[in-house]
Amino acid sequence: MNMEKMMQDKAVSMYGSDLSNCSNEQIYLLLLDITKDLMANAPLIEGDRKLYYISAEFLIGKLLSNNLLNLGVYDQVRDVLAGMGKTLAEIEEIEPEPSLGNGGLGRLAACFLDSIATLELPGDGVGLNYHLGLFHQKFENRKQKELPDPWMTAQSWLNDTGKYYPVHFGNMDVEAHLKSMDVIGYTGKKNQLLLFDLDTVTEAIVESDSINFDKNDVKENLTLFLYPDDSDEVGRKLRVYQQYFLVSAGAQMILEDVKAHSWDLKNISDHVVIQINDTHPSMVIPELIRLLMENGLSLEEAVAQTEKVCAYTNHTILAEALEKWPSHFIEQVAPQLMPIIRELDAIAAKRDDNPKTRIIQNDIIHMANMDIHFSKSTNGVAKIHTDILKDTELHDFYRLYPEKFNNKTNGITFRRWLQACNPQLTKWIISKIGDGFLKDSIELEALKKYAADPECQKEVLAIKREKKEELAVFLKNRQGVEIDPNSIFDIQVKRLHEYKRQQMNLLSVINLYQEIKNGYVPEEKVTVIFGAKAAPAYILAKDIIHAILVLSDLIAKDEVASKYLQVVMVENYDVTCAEKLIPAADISEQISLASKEASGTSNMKFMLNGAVTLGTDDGANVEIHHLVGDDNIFIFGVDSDTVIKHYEKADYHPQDILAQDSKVRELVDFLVSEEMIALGDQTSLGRLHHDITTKDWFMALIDLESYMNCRKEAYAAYADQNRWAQMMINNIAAAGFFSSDRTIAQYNEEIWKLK
Ligand code: 26M
Repeated sequence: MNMEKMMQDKAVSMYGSDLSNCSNEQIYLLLLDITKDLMANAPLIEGDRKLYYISAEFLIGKLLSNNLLNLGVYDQVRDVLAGMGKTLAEIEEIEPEPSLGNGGLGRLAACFLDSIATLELPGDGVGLNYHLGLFHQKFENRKQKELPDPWMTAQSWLNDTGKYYPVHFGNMDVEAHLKSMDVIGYTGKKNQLLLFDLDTVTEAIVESDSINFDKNDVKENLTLFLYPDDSDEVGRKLRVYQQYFLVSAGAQMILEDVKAHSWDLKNISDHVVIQINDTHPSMVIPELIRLLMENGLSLEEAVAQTEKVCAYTNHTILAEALEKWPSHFIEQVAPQLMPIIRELDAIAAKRDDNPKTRIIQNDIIHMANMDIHFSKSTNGVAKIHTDILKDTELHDFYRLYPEKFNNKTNGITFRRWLQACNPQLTKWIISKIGDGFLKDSIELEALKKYAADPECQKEVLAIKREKKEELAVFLKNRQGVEIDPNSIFDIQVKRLHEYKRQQMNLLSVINLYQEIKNGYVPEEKVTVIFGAKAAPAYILAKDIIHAILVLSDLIAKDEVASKYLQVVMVENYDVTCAEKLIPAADISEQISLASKEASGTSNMKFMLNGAVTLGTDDGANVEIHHLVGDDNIFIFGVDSDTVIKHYEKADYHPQDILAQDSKVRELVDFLVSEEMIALGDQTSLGRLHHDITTKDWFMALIDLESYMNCRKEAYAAYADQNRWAQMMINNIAAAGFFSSDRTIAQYNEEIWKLK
């Protein structure tokens, strides 16, 4: 295929002009057209057993590079563009990013779709087509402001299937309109991402400079927004509407597919597996039972089949994130489900007399409980997370169904998180060990033998330097901030949450700032970079953002401190940003309170790109630690058992630490110092200070000292560049385990059993 000719022909047919005269936007649109045509012709992956990965979120990111790569034409397009003096990155700037996810859970679903198609497993994603993605974040007066984030344009990756499925709510009937996107795997075969939408949704009801809208008219707002939180009652109910809309249309579509294949619904579990991504789509269980009964199965048959069809993934042990709906919500939104849920609760009661495993408790429906009883598999997303589920959080269920519990440590697609975002490093790896690792990621281990080679060390350092310079250009263009590629890039990017402890990072930066003010001269300049969105109703999270932005300006204004230290908070952290930040990182901050981060996935992306982890033994960090060994990671902090015991005994009090440790006291008090108040909002900073000194629910102070010491060690290690490069190579070499191809192969072997 001659890509140059295809592009030329498209330029003529679309614009009647020569390719060389096309604007970046025109080039983007013609590439979109060419790519969609190529994908339309790709064969669908088929089989007599199919997976449906059902999820409220698919954080797919921009798709042009990704699709070109998987179609095998990335290099050709890059070369044609190079001939015109352009880069794919410039062209991709035109593409809007569909932000159809909050964070790790949604991004994981997107990586999984890539791997499912690449392994040629028949499996589609099933989700919702939100008109506005997660809000667009702006900083105003050093505070987060939320703006609408429209992403759907006239031409996009989205296709209209023309299909509709009726959904009956208690108070109205609607039609779910099925849209789709092709998901092309690395071998050129494809699955689908199936997204339901509602034609009556009206973007115009959203104010243009806020994300406020009338939540009462469900027909106008059902698929309008991705929900970032559960802040108020109407919002929560709208979320239940969304969830039922997703599962009802999804289950109907699945049954239609079974019938189209002339498969017997009585044996649906031979042909269908539904992976339930967290509890958001859990109502698919009673809905599938209901529909199977409508199709002639008895309750017993329908329940037995559904339990064999469904599998559930848990993504968090945070109590506030485990969904529980008052039965009157379901009564109003989907009354037809209530008799079924009551039957399921009765069956659960017969299986176990422990009241804690009941589905309905005090008229509240516990979605995770329904999932565990009525699906064949319950998995956690990293070894430590699954162990905690078995030993504590879900212990009662584990005793009841030990055979259902299993671990599937998360993974990431190397196509996006290495090949597309770091072609330089990819090329270097290929030059050392060949390209076999692109199919079998474990082959990266062969890099180990180059870790001590000074020539190789020089080469990876040069690549890192280039990526740091690229990031500097990107940030200058994106938000006008200048950073110094000579400094250590120390990066924490993830949703803002107390358990992730961005506030601990902040306190440690305050420490460094004060030390510099007191005459300490650091060996290396440090650029500490944050990127995080806070749920709009999560006040403390927004207070932390405010404190970071205030400190950032405070340091920048200080002539001495700014020579050695810079704090940058990137605006509107999204997938596109991540693809620039991660390859440029020296240090990967993974500092959650042990036991709280189920897995984390940016930790994997960072290590794959040669950053060294500074973190706690939490989530997948535990497995990273094990794979790279003590010499190639910086681990600090109390372990998960200690944390769990503190919660059980309720004996952690920040006051105790503050009373003994005057240094910590001083750092925390700096939050409300005159310097900070001069630039910041006293109420917000005071609230943060008050919380940390009186509650500190996620124990930022318990690890602050050991974190600061460990961070210093990491900075000192960085000064020995050869030693550092050795750590970088050892991290890249050990990253193979974290390919989502491995994760998906395990899901398939142990749960899905496709092909
Ligand atoms: C809800 C309301 C208020 C505050 C927080 C929440 C909330 C917190 C966590 C809601 C959902 C949450 O968990 C879902 C989730 O995104 N989990 C992430 O899943 C990733 C993929 O498995 C993991 O890598 C992350 O560790 C995990 O946090």
